[in-house]
Amino acid sequence: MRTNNLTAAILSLSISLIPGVAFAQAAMVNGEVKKIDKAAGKVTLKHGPIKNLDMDGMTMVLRVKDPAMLTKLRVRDKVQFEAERAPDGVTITKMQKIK
Ligand SMILES: [Cu+2]
Repeated sequence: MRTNNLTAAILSLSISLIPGVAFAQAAMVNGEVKKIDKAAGKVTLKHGPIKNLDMDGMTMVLRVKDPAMLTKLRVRDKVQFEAERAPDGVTITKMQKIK
């Protein structure tokens, strides 16, 4: 509980320092699904640079905020997503398929 409140406070603080529209545009990242682990709530993505995390393109395992995000996902799907650093690893907060 305490950790959640602290995380929320830090999150709202950091978001308030960045203009909303520019942040949303910068945060969308292209990726390709390589592996899906529904039980663990994780997905392996080959992703482009994630500017808000200072991360170059690579293939890595990411957590999803909500396991329901994985239900319609298939290996080789192309996606766009937003991710943020969480205490238990980089977490996808939003994800959508692209054609
Ligand atoms: Cu990465």
